[in-house]
Amino acid sequence: MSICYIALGSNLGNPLEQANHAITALQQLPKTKVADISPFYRSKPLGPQDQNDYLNAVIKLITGLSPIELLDALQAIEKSQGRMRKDNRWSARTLDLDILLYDNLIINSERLTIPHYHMKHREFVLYPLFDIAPELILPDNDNLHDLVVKCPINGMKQWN
Ligand code: ROI
Repeated sequence: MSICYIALGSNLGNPLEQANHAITALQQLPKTKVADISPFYRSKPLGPQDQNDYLNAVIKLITGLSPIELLDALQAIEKSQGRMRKDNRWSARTLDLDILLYDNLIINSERLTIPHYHMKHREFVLYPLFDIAPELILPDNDNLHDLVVKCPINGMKQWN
């Protein structure tokens, strides 16, 4: 079994409903247990500002799925919750589920980059990850606590 951390983001429809629905779907994945869920945060959009604030959270999974099986499963959940393929990198989205970390693996393939790009500089990833994994060391030996200390919180608040 492997330990992975998944970033959840949503800023369309009802983000709280999207998040809860996604967590239910994660709990139903084969060979997988939801081991922890961070608090839900309200963050300012990174990218174009003419979109809603995001709900962001991080979820810890214990899984027997391989990285690609997990990616396929996450993309199926995104799709079932209305994510459109036309969503481009910077646009609003109903649901984003990204693999941040998978054990201590480093993967750079066409479909997967683990650790997730930019995770070291995004408050809406680092803070919720720190809430549930305060002792975490990244595969390149960076210490999560040090990254959090260096990352401005940028007005992020608890969702409610
Ligand atoms: N901005 C925030 N605050 N949270 C996200 O999850 C998020 N996801 C994205 C972009 C559009 C880059 N901006 C975001 O994909």
